[in-house]
Amino acid sequence: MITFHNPLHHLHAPAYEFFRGDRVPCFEKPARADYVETRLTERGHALRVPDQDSASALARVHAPRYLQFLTTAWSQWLALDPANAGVQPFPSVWPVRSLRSDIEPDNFIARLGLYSMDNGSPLAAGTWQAAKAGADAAASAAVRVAGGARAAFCCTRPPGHHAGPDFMGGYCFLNNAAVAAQTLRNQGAARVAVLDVDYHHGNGTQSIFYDRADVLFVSIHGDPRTEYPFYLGHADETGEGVGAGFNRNLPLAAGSSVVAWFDALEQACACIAADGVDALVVSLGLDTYEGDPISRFALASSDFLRLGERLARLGMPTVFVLEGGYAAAELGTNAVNVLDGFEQA
Ligand code: Q9C
Ligand code: ZN
Repeated sequence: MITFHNPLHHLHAPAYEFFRGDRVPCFEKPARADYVETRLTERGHALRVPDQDSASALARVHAPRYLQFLTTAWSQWLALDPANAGVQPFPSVWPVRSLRSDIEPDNFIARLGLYSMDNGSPLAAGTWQAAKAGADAAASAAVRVAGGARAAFCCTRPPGHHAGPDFMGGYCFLNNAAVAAQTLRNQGAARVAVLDVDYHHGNGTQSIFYDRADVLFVSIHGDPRTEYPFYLGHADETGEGVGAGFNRNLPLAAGSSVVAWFDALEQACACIAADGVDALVVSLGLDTYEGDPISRFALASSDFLRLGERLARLGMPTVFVLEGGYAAAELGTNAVNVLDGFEQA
């Protein structure tokens, strides 16, 4: 499969995140992409470097002031104190209901809170460079598919689907799947579907396209009543304005069986097939794997072959974008199984 990787992903390497009150090593770590690259190469998929600039798609899916903040966030942090080079900034206050988000505070940590949905998305020195190169890889994969390729894979980290129009969250900074969908649109596809199979609801992607009829968003995920991101992903969210009817959530209880998951996949595929879209973007999270350390579905490695086969039967030009998956050593096998299942179908 045509595969674009992110040659700069190592530049995003925060040391720790918060977990149940403690600092723990980041689950979203460079080794994840390294394992996927190793397995891709072993199984005969060449790695290409990005050949597109995602700037125009980024400007359509993210707010200007958010992009401006992210581009310069690390230098703003260093400007406060050179010793900050060895310190990770975390937000500690957020503009929730009744607080104002229209005025950018002068205080850096307050700005970081304005542009964050959680304290779980640590910034590092090279976060912008890594995230931008990943968005470029997503745009590159989309351009290939728009140009007639059957499918392409964007192998990148940090992931993207929790990043909304003007906020980071859930280890995500730039929404790579939204960039891929927007790039397909810019290249002439009249309508595009995004199918999100990550364990966590793709709140960022949903929000970006919620009021648009040209991008259908369909997601299978852990029920937000108990699972991150908690505040979005319910079945009654169906789109608004001209986007009404073009958002479909299929939440499943944490601990749901593999049979239940593939039943939901059938519903998702039926929804996409009935909609008459021209192209498909798959937000490919592999944290549905039975061995994932922070998620509670039960797919085995062989089930990812079945997932790829089923997606191939949709018969649509398809862009795969890597999202979550934290059983790092198995991530390569699980990701490449989806791609090989797709190609063998
Ligand atoms: N600190 C993606 O899969 N909460 N993001 C984790 C451990 C956030 C997952 C709890 C999970 C975000 C792209
Ligand atoms: Zn996830």
